[in-house]
Amino acid sequence: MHCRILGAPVQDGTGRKGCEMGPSALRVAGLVEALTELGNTVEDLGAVTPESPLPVSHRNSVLKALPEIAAWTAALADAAYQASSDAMPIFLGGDHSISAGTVSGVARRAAEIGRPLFVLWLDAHTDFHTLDTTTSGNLHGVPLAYVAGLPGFDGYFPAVTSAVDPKRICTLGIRSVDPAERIALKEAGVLMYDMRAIDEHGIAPLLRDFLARVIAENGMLHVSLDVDFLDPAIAPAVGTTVPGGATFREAHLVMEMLHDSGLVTSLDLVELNPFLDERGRTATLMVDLTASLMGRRIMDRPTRSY
Ligand code: NNH
Ligand code: MN
Ligand code: MN
Ligand code: MN
Repeated sequence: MHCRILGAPVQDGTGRKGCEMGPSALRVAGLVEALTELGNTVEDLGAVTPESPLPVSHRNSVLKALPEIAAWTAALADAAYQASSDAMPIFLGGDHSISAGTVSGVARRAAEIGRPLFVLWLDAHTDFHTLDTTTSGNLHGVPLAYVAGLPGFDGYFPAVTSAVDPKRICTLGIRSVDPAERIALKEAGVLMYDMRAIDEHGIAPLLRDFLARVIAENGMLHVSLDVDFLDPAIAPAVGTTVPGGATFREAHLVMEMLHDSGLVTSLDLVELNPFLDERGRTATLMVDLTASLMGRRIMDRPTRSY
């Protein structure tokens, strides 16, 4: 596989600073080396740069950094479209607002190729607010609604050329959904597997069902991995922890099954806040999960002896 790495040092989409350092921490944790070791070729394109933000005002007065995130969305959509021409792009966040751009860019590519794009959203949250419904004003809470073509973004964010069909979106690991999101998700028909579903059924059959649908439609698959999908006990470096997240093995199993499926065409690694990490353990875990997605097997782990 040929991988293209794109940095998106965005932190204005969260209430807390630090995600700007995410791309650096993922590189320091050995992302390029891990991909190369697995036999991939890697091209690190450095950081995407946005145009200067244009001032805008919106009736929802709680919105934070709307011009800045709109500018990033435009730049990332272009970069994602270009980078997905003949390679697998891996986007290093940055907070989850980057996915407004990354997913819309790869959706445009999929539309051009003539294959449907599916999205697997691994997160504690559904990020399905519109600019009108968010009550926190943090724009990392809106990207999935934007790429699904929900109304209310026009005139503020770039126009969505190829919306992702909400019925081709699967959210997994969910445990914190705001009331307005709940209504919008149901109305749009987004598939939601919350932590309760994972506890009851196990994560494998849930993912297998979704992957079967991707295969049935010969789809492309974008994976968006938010650090807070993981349980805070194993992944402390995120500003929005929610207890009861995916375990080490649940998360790796998802990645291993994704590798075996051969379906993944693009990836986001988002919300890593290195300022909150403990000696790089969350950054290292995110790199290890990426390695599993790219073919590292559980039985190939070294044993540490003391
Ligand atoms: N739904 C909340 C909001 O919109 C939380 C979103 N926070 C996230 N999303 N970290 O992944 O503010
Ligand atoms: Mn998120
Ligand atoms: Mn989240
Ligand atoms: Mn492989």
